[in-house]
Amino acid sequence: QPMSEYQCLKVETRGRVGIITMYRPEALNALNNQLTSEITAALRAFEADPDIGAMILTGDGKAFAAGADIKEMQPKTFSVVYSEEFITATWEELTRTRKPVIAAVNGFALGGGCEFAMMCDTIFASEKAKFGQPEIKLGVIPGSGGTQRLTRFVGKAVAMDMILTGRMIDAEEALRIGLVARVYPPEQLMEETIKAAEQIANYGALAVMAAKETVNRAYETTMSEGVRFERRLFHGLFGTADQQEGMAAFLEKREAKFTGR
Ligand code: DAK
Repeated sequence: QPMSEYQCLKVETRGRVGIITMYRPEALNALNNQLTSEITAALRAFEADPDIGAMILTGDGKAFAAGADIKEMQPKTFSVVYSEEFITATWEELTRTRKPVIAAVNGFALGGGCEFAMMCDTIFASEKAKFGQPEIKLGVIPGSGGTQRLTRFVGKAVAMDMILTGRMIDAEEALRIGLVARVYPPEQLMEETIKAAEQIANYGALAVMAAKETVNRAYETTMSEGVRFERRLFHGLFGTADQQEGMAAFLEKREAKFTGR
C-alpha cells in the first residue's frame, strides 16, 4: 500500500501488523470526510491482505482524533446529513472488520475520536490520553455510537456524567472504569501495542476471528444465545488444522506453527 495514496493517513506494516496513523496535524486529526474515507480504504486493504493478522489505529502528534471536523460539519443542515447518510456512509468500516483492531490512544480522543476508539476491539492508552464526549457543548449529542457503546462499556452513571457535562477523563480514570485495557508511558505506547498486535497476529487466524466475533456477540444478544453461539464456533474450530497443530504442539512441548487453516 503506497503511502502516497493517502493524504490524511500514514499506513505501514510491522510483520503481520498493519498500522494506520491518522495524520491531520493542522486540526488535531479531526475526522473529515477525506480522513474517514481513507480509513475505510486502509482497513479494507489490510482486511484483504493475508499477510496481515491484526491492525492498530492511532493518531499522529498530541491527538488520537479531536472529533468530527467541526468546520466541515457546522454548515450542514438536516437534509444534508440525512441524505448523505453522514457518519454511517464512511465511519463504520471499523465495526465491520473481522481482524482485530487495537486503538492506541496517544492523546485527545474526543467526540467522534472517542467513538472511533470504542469501535476498535480494545483500547491501549498513553498516560497523556484524554477521553471525552463534548458534543453537548456544540448543541448536539454523540452521533457515532457514543451513547450506546460508552454506556455498555462503563455503565450508566459515568456515561451520563461524560455525555451530559462533556467533561474529559484522563487515562488513569479510563483504566479504572474499564474503558481502556492498558496504560503506558507515551514513549512506550506504540512499541507495546505492536507487541500485543504481533502476539494476536501470530495465533491461528480463524480462532482469532472467532474470538472477536464471539465477544462482540455479547453486546448483541442474551446470555443463553451468546453461549450457544460461542459453543457452535468452539465446536467448529475442531474442524481446523490450527486446532490439531495447537494442541499437538502443547503435548510435544514446542511452539505451534499456525497456518490459518
Ligand atoms: N474540528 C476541526 N478543527 C479542530 C477540531 C475539530 N474537532 N479540534 C481541534 N481543531 C483545530 C483547532 O480549530 C485548531 O485549529 P487552528 O485554530 O489552529 O486553525 C487546531 O485544531 C488546534 O486546536 P487548539 O488550538 O484548540 O488546541 P488546544 O490544545 O488548545 O485544545 C482541544 C485541544 C482538543 C481541547 C480543542 O481543540 C477542542 O476542544 N477541540 C474540539 C473538540 C470537540 O468538541 N470535539 C467534538 C467534535 S463533535 C452528528 C453526529 C456526530 C457528531 C455531530 C453531529 N450528526 C448525526 C448530525 C459528532 C461530533 C463530534 O465529534
